Amino acid sequence: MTRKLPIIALATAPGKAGVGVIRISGQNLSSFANALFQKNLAPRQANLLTLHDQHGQAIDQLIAIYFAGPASFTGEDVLELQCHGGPQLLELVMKRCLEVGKDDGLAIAEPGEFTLRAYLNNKIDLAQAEAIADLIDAQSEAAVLGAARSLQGAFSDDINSLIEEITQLRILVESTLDFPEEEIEFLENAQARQRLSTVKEKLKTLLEGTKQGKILRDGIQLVLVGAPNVGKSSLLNRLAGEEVAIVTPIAGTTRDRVRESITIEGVPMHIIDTAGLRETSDLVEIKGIERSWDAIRLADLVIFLTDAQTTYEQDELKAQILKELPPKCAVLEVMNKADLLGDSTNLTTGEALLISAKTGAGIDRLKQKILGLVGWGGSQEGVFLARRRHLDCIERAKEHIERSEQFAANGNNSLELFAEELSLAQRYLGEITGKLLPDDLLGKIFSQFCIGK
Ligand SMILES: Nc1nc2c(ncn2[C@@H]2O[C@H](COP(=O)(O)OP(=O)(O)OP(=O)(O)O)[C@@H](O)[C@H]2O)c(=O)[nH]1
Ligand SMILES: [Mg+2]
Repeated sequence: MTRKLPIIALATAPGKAGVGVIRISGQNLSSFANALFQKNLAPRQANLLTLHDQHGQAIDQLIAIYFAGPASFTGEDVLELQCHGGPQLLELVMKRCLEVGKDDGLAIAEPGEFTLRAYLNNKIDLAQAEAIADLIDAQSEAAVLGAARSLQGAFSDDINSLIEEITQLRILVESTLDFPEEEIEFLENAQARQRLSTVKEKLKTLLEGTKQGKILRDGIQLVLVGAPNVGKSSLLNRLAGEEVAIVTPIAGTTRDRVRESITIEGVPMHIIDTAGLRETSDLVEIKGIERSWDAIRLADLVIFLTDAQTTYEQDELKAQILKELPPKCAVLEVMNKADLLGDSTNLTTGEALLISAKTGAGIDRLKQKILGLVGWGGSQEGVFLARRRHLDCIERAKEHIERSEQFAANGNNSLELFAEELSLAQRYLGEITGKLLPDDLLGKIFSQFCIGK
């Protein structure tokens, strides 16, 4: 992952376009650029040039910009070629560059390799590098803004200030460990407990923000389940605002999972409509029902839909669903077909929510309930995009801070353990920005980038 050779890639999307950008990054590209254009390129200037092939035939008239390292995206020398955007033409430009750069070892870049170099050369930290990938992948306006905030360093700043506070505490503790006679008064003098509880509060706020950020990035897997004919597909269609799933009065209409992604107040929801759960001998339906259970096992939120007119108990089915739920997945009981109940002014009955997929009654309330259950705080302001990895690290750091708090409460006998917990908390936070990283993590993160970034 950390080769030093110069790399090249098409930075714009493949296919026809007005302009196509090819980027080259390497430790010293001046002689390469000179060989390509027979001219020394002044850094950071747009140069209108003609690129020729080995026989002197013009390939393209293009704009070349030379960024001398370290003042470049990757921190190395970068040459950016803004060509006309034809796939064949770009292919020829690439070929010519590879020919000219052959002796320097110029190679096609791996996915994310430009950003990896930017990270390794300290141009950005790891959370910012991830934010670049998230910015490119962002599916909604809110996700774009959230990723941009992370890229600007809002998330990293929060992490770094926490690391700094923990570092200060550690310096105090460790210096006390060197002078045992002073240990006794350490906790009081250094106001360790107060400082620790401030760190804990900040971690809690950060954890909340990160949870929101993860919801915004990944969305919510929302699975609609229930007996056949209760109106699951009708509810999907109602939420999606179009006829995505087939609806008929025949029980067992939906055989396979139907997926649709929507947003509720800017939050991405990946809704899965499933085959109605029942005993059946129909082979196709049995397969479909197996898939319903598979979907439940991966859900963030399950809506257990019933028909409001049904008089029989569904406790057994509900118990079965509860058993299959993944950890932290909530179940929302919703009763459908409220319109058939006659006068339904009151749309909540006990724990269950009453709706009508047919008329739309109760749907707004259902949406609010969904957002509440998945932990959406209601505002996108200030939210930065975050990943599962970040959430895990912050949760772990919080656990270690809580443990160190217990050792602090025990008095000075546990000062060493106190220090150890602080250092573990610091390590997990450092993992987020890449200050301290397990070996295999870099490869995993950057392999998910697109080529040319
Ligand atoms: N009156 C009324 N009928 C509804 C409502 N929702 C669904 N239906 C009707 O109930 C029948 C079954 O609806 P579906 O949406 O196909 O039910 P389902 O749960 O997806 O059924 P399966 O796919 O067989 O599991 C259809 O005839 C719908 O028109 C509602 O809110 N009110
Ligand atoms: Mg259906």
